[in-house]
Amino acid sequence: MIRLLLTAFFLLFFITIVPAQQVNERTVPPNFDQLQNNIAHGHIDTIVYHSKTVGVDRKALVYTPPGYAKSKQYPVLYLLHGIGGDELEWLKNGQPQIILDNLYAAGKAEPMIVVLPNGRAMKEDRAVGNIFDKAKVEAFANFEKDLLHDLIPFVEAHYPVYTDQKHRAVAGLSMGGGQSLNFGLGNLDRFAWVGGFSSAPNTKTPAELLPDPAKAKEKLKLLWISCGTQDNLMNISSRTHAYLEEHQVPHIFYEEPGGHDFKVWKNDLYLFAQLLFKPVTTSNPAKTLKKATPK
Ligand code: FER
Repeated sequence: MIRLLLTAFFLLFFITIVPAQQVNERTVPPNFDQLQNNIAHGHIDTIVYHSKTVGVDRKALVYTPPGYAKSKQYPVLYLLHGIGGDELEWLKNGQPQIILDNLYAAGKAEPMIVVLPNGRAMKEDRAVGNIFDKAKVEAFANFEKDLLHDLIPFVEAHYPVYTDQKHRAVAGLSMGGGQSLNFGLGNLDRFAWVGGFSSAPNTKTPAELLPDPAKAKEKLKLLWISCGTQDNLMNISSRTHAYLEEHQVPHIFYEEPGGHDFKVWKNDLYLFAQLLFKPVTTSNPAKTLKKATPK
């Protein structure tokens, strides 16, 4: 009888404390990014929206999930590219639509709309010439205004999406990771789910990013920081993680094998997308996942 009670107690204990957001080791199956023809596929649109910020019409891609219907309502992930890319970079190199289609076929992700913007908010927004040019780098910061005041309103006017903070996510790779942390944490009333993949030196310093850790704790549903262990930019992610840990802001810090490339970012998308828009327990401890070995 005592043994039964103890077993019941332990079961209950684990069921209640195991956080909803978990990334276990080796959770990325080898075929996660392989096209499957026998499953339902989402759809990719190209949209053109007017940017008051830049003063021109700008392009973005929009992925709608399998079973998409105007009669439904969806949360939105804004997924941002790096310094050498534009709105097509994820599509060309990461094929997020395949990763997402596979997640849906496996019942592993919440239906969501994924917007792939051009994060270089300037008239010439292609990755041409010196991509590290000051004006081009500044255009990545300028995208905050374009995103908040031009692109998000356009998406919300043309797609059946929720418009509240808890149904909006922003994540990105490298420059886009820095943007996601800067914009997401700088606008906690707009974004509840924030992810920086291999974030670049455009990432604000931790104290600038999170001057009010208590507010971040209250508002965020997920804060994801990841980086390849061979990436020269690891210091950006590790300094952010150290600050978050010091201030006890729950987050996932995911160090993975690899460098500054799409193998890492595809793994990140696969893992991050599964966490989005799902219930989160309030007592999640900060989660440090070292030596995880996806794919
Ligand atoms: C830098 C190194 C890398 C930098 C940006 C990057 C603005 C961005 C890399 C990428 O987006 O892949 O010093 O400064």
